[in-house]
Amino acid sequence: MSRGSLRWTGQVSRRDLLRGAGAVAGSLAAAFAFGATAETAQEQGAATLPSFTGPTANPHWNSVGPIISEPQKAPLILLTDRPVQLETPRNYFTSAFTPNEAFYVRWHLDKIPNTVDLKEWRLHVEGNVSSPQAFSFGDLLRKFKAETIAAVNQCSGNSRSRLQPRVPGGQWGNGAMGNARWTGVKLRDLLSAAGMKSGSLQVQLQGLEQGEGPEGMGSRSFLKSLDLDNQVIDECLVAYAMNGEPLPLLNGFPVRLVVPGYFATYWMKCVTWIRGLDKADENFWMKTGYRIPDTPRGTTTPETMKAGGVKTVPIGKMPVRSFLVTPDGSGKIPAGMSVNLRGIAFSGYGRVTKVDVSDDNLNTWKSARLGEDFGPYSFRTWELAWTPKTAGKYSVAVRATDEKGNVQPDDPVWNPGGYLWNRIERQEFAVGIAE
Ligand SMILES: Nc1nc2c(c(=O)[nH]1)N[C@H]1C(S)=C(S)[C@@H](COP(=O)(O)O)O[C@H]1N2
Ligand SMILES: [Mo]
Repeated sequence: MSRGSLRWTGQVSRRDLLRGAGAVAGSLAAAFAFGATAETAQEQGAATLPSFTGPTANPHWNSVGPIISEPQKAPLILLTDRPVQLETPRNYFTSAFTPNEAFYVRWHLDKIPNTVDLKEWRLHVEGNVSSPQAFSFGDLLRKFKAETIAAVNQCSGNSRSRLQPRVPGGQWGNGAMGNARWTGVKLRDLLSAAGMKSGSLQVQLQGLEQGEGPEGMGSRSFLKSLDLDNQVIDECLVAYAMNGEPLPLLNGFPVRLVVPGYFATYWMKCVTWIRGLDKADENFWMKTGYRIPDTPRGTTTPETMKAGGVKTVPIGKMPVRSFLVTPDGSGKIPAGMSVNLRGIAFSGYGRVTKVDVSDDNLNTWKSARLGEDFGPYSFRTWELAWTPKTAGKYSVAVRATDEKGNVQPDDPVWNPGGYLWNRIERQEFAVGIAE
């Protein structure tokens, strides 16, 4: 499973990076100039995987799998190993930002990079442009203004294991998501430097990995494209720092695309080719993969699929979601005492404005107190003091609303890709007499 230790030039110290966004660029540039080397695997003690031990009707919050440590990563839940897919355990979601070493990992192809030499590496802006560019890492740091945005990266198939009937694909629990402060260069600035020619329709992204995917689609590259007239292009960053540090290689070192509000399939890791296209991208990952029914909420039924299917469109923004993170139901809660319920919420459509909690099967709701606002695309933490009056079994539901008025529904979605799950989450609790 191990792909050897990671090495690259351009390593910087945590202390340098903690000085802030501007300093990130400066110190990365300085380290790059010195050609400092070496990063080693960060092996940590075994984490305890929080698992739900209450009524079996309640699905596990996380997927169930062995806990493994990859280079630069904390112990995470192994979903598949070729390609590597790692899920973030529940306990990491108590804060608004997900630590880099705990951030989930998803790749499609088998030959992923395990070293990037920044002396050689260039970011190419090519295709339907008037002056093709090849930027060094140092160019990105020095020639362009640095921007920072907090944004949630969530896999389209997060929570896929919830769908009924089950669909093929990685059976993620809720941990194929994370939130980080991303620092980098505006995609627009790179496109302007290369001069998009008229007639350009899309911008295509390609990373460093190669090889066959497991799905037998015969494609040797993972390619994704965004329409140039999509407003999100103006918000995209080519990020070289994640929470003020270089990206872990498994999360896209040296740079990755950040597409605020959009599912992670567009967030190309190790992005190395940015290509202007004068016609729509018809590669497998656009034409066949990552498409959703063109219906409200992207939902359909197995019967409709059997009868010939539905019109599909490429997946886009993330629907509103919220999660109760702690307590996790593994221990008994004493009756008549206040417990602090805590969790997170987000929406790809804009700020979360309300999180409500119900302990009576969605009949009555109490509004939680929202944590600090880190911008429209970030996780927002919430908390609520809750006092179960009597002993017994409780089911606590949590529901978020965003600034566009989208409210989390209680109807499940179903589509053959297993995408867009955002049903109201419930947590079962056993409440006992205080001892
Ligand atoms: N180069 C590259 N970028 C990629 C992918 C990939 O397979 N290769 N997968 C995408 C998908 S589908 C997801 S869910 C995210 C996962 O990002 P992470 O591994 O940093 O969590 O990366 C996206 N970017
Ligand atoms: Mo994904």
